[in-house]
Parts: sequence; structure tokens; C-alpha cells
Amino acid sequence: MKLQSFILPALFALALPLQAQQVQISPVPQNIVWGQKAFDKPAAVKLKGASTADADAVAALTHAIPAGKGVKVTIGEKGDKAVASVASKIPSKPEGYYLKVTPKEVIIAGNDANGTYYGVQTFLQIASQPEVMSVEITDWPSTPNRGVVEGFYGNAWSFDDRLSQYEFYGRNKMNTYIYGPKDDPYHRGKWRELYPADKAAEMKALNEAAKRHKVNFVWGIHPAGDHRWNEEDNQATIRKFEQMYDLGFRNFSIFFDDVFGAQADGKKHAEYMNYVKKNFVDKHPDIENFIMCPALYNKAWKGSFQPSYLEDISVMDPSIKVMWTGNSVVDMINVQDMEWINPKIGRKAFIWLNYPVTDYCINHLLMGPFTGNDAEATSMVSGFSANPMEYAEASKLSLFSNADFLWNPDKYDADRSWELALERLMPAHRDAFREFCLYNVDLGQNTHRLRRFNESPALKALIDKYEPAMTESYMAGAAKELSDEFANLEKSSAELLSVADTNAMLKEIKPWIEVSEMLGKRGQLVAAMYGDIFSGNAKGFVDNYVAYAALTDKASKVASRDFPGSIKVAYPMVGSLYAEPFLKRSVNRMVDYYRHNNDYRLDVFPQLALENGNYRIRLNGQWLGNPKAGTTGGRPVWQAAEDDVNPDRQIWRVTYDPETGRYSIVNAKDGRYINENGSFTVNPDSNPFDAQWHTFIIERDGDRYVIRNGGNAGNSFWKSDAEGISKASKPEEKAEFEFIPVK
Ligand code: LOG
Repeated sequence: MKLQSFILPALFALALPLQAQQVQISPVPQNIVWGQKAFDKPAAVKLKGASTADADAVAALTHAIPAGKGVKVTIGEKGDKAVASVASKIPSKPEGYYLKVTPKEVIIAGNDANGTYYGVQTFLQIASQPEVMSVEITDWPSTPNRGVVEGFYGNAWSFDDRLSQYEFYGRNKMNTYIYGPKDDPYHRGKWRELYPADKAAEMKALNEAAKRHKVNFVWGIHPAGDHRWNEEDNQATIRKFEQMYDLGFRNFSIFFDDVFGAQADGKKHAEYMNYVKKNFVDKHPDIENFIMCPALYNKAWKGSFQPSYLEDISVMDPSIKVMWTGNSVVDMINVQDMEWINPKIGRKAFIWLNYPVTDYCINHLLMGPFTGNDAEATSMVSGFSANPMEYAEASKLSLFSNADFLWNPDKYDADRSWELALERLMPAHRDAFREFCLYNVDLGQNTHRLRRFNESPALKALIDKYEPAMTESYMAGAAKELSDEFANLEKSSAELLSVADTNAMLKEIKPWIEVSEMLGKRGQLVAAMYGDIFSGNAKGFVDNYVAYAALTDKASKVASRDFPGSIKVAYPMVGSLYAEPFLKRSVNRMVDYYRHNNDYRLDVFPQLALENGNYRIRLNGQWLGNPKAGTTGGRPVWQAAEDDVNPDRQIWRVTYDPETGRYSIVNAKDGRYINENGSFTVNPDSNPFDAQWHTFIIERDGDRYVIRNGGNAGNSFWKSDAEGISKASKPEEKAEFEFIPVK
């Protein structure tokens, strides 16, 4: 008894410091056994086998740790004499490797060139610590072609962006980069034209850089918009591909995405692909990959294309890989997706994952954990590439985890991977960067309906805990905790801004960090206003409100990429899921309360278009009425005559809702609300009043008013039709109503 209690703490004491030297390796290796300390961080490596080992692997090693007198490192591929003694331990898997670190020596033995290169990458992670641990690793990737498709609309990545990407892919064991920036004219608009000499030289340099990092640069063309499916255009394709081949490219793809109608003909696409296969690919036996992105590239679109499209392209040469984005344009990949598509195209689809691309939600950055893809689906793909943001450096946060996931999906843990990515990408400012990223997770409402709900969990918890009671009373704890959380965001953002000009990633996303800093300040002002309103400090409330409004205005004007020639300008949105709506609700509520209870400086607050009250609504001399009051469904209608039998049927109660900052419009006779379609609700039980849907923006224009939807109901204006009111499809159709107060 006594002995045990003495030994146990002693063992822990021993185990802990050793544990501390173990490195979290990313991607997570398939098999790893740690031992004791082997040696101190090496200043140099004494190489054995370097002359026969893969040259890129040797270069990657000696670039990080110079060759010289130091730790003995034996390196090579299966079949090399240098690594013959461990030949049986090398996994017989493409890109696999065996790595052993002992106090005496290090052995890095690849199953092939990529394997050796990846063995070096793993060793460099282990050897980055002051004390290097003994370890034995057998490792290989679970997914064959892992990487990125630069396939977004907008400002394409720069030359330097790309160089930095390949280095990053190599380090994180991604081997594929598919080139398809929609706005490179030589990729799409001017696909028939050869690259001019200067651009060709850049392309060549990029391909060579990619190769050094074991990245297959897949050069892609997008002719689908105006290909005439004739010999002339087929020849133009071959000419362009031959130019790229001569520049050194050995991987190719053809894109047909986002073309519709007659251009989206599956038979023509397949014939063309087979033509290029026969007249180009087959003439160059050293070409590795030939890939196509079909016009019908996701399941949700199947009804909009020829029913036989997928069958028509399934006749393509079986070596041609076919891309697929999943169940819809933007969706994570699961087993069912793969079970659906693979049999239809007669091969394993090559995934084009539309994440973290933001070309359809450009005001947002996607800096949250990389989650939602099924591990099992990776065995059903011929490759997996993520379409990133036009912000190349910021995309690395997500791509780090993309690499981790694809290498060893069974051991992938999204949160752990995300934490490690933060550490590796921003070691000196990890905590500040983490706080910033937490507020840049969700995409906002968007056409593809992907949402991420794990934004700012600490703030979300405070809102859930305190907001309901904040209208009732002052809670010092709530004010302090909310203020502290926003202060942390401000402080973290300020820290990042102080180094932003010398850090490639922070420089790129600086506008978002500026907006974050302002959000942090604004949140603290709102917490202060909450104190002011309950203590009756009118001056404090007004001053804080004025500061808040000025910062809100300033933040709304921060723009990203507004340089000449920029394809799209973004207005950064931060904390759009929880933080911003919370501030907006709180301010609306407090201002509404203040308005009703104070008279000091009411001029600083935005004027309401309409005061709460009863109104008659008139257009073109007709009155909006509810002649079937008391029934279910139907709609308000225009009536030429005033209703003097039941005047309430033409009277509308207009109420400002401080939560949303919008108005509800309810009939005075039967209390039925007008819904977002300009009708009464058909089933009041299943569709009760919901401020997110049934409140409207009312704006003043001279002595008339325009009405539009808001919140979940979109933002269309209201127009008048022959019978009543309805949503306008174009802003020009909007009606200008009269609101006549009923005394
Ligand atoms: C485009 C892609 C774009 C993405 C997200 C594919 C295959 N094509 O809807 O260029 O970045 O969606 O907006 C696409 O995804 N079209």
C-alpha cells in the first residue's frame, strides 16, 4: 500500500517531461511508437545514401539541417543499398515510408521517391524540438491524390502565393495542385491562345517549384464556354497542351463546369476528352494524370442537365478522372455521395470540395475547423482537392487540416488538427490568432446554404446565459463578462495588427482584423450602454451610443482588395452569426427604451420612419383592406371606397420591433399579420407570427413610404398588383405607399 503510493507519483514525474518532447505530427502517421530521448536537436546531419536517394528529399532535409558533422542519417528508397537493412520494414504502399530514430542514427526509407520525401518531412517535425525522441514510424497516405484545386472566381493567386503554397503542400504531404483559376484569361476566356513568353516562363517556374515539393501541378483549361466541338477547336486545345507539355507539365485537366444548355452536351464532352486523350495524352507516355470536371458536377443539379449526361461521359477512357463536388455545389463529402456517383461514371470520382472557397460569400473568411467529411468516403475517391479562398495564406489554416484528414482519415480529429494548425501557422501569436479565427467561422446567409455554427463559443454561451434577463435588470456580472470577452477580441486583434505588415497571412487579411478590433470595441461600448441605461446615465448612454454608431459606420466601410483591376471588392464581416446580431438587437432594444423614457439628445438616434400606431395605407387613391376579416388565409386587397361599416378592416397597426429593427403590420379588425408574401397566413397554427419572417423595413421617401422584406424573408420590395400587394422581383417595381395616421 505504502510502496504503491510512493512509486506512482514518481513514475508520473518521470513520464511527464519525456512526454513533453513528443511532437504532434501532422498529418497523423499510421503507426508510431515513441521511445526515450535520442539526442539533442541536431545542428547538422551526416548523410549516408544521399547520392542514391531522391534528390528532393535530400534537399528538403539539408535545407533545414545542414549536412556536416552530426547525427547520422541514412536515407534512400526501397532497392537502394543504403537502406537494405530495413527493406522489409518499408510499407509496400505508394508514398509510404519507414522512419526510425535511435540515439545512434536515423533511418529514412521510402517505398518510392515521395515516400522518402515524406519521411524527411516527418523527421523534420520530430527534430524541431530541443530534445529529439526515439521513434519508429511506418506511414503511408490513405488517399491517393491529395491537394488543392485553385478553381475559384475572383482574383487569382499570385506567383509568390503559389510558390508558398507548394512548399506548404510538400511539408504537409499533399501531392496535387490543380490549376483552374476562373479569371486567368489563358485558362478560360482566351483558352485558345498560347501563353505569351513572360507568362509561359512564370508557369514553367511554378511547375518546377511544385515538382521540388512533390506536388503534381495539373494544368487545366476551361474551353467549355465557347468550344464549337469541331476539329479547329480540338486542334487549338492540343496546341495549348503541347505548349504546356514543352514547358514541363505532365498532368492535365479540362473543365466543363458552369456551362449550361447546348454547351453542356455529355456526348460532345466525352468525344472531345477521348480526342485529347488519343491525340495528346497517348503521344506522351510520361503524362501522369488526365482529369475532367464535368458540367454536371453535383447531384443537386441533375434535373437541369440532359438525363443521360453522366452516362454519356462514362464512356470516356477509364484512365480519365472525373471531378465531383458531392451532393450539391458546396457540401461536405459522405459515403452515400460516392455510392451514388461512382457507378454512374464507371470509376471513382475525384473530389472537388468547395471549402474553404468564399467566392460566393466574399465578405467572410472561413477560419474554423475543417469538419464534416466522412473518413470512409476517402477510400471511394481517386483524389480529393479543396477549392480555397482567394486569400492564399489564410487558406492554409483549412488546408493544413485537409492534408491531415486525407492522409489518415481514421485518426483525424478536426478540433485537434485546427489547434495544431493555429500553432504551426502563427506560433508567436497563437492565442490572439485563435481568438480572431473564432469570430471568422460562419459564411452568413448564402446561395449554397452551407453554414458553420461554431462561431465564438465563449460569447455564444454568455449571450445564451444573460440576454433574456438583460431587458429586465442590470447584472453586473453580465456586463463584466461580456465586456471582457469583447476586450479580448479587441486586444487580440490589436496584437495581430501590430505585426500584420510583416506577416504574410495577417497582411493579406488585415481588413478583417481591423473590423474585428472595431467589433471588440463596439461590444465593450454596448456593455457600457447596458450599465448606463439601468443607472439612468443619459449622458453616458448617448456618448457611448455615438461612439458605437461611429465605429459601426467606420467598420462598414473597411474594404478588401479594392485595388485597380480587382475583380471583386469585399466588405469584411466578422462575428456575423452571434456577435453582430447580438449587438444590433441590444442597441435597438436599448435605444427604443431610451426614446420612450428620456428627452436628452434624442437627435443623435436614427429617426424612425414611422412611430408605432394605427395607419390607413393608400395607393393610387385606393385603400388597403381586409374585407374577409376573421377568416383564414386570403390577402389584403385594394378597395376604392372607404369602409364605413367596419373601418377597422382598413386600419393597420404598425409596430416597431426593437429586436430586429423592423416593423410588423397587423390588421386592426382581426389581428392577423401580413406575411412576407403580402398575404395573410394560411395556417396560423403551423405558421404563427415570427419576427424573423414577418417584420418589414419601412423607409420614408418624401411623404411616401416603401416597404421591403428583411431577415429570413430576403430583401425584396413590395409592389402593388391588380388585387393587393406582393413581393417585387425588381427594385424598380417597388410601390410608394401613403401611411395616414388614424387619430
Ligand atoms: C465553380 C467554382 C466555384 C464554386 C464555388 C465548381 C466545379 N465550379 O458554382 O469555380 O469556386 O462553385 O462558388 C462553382 O465548383 N460553381
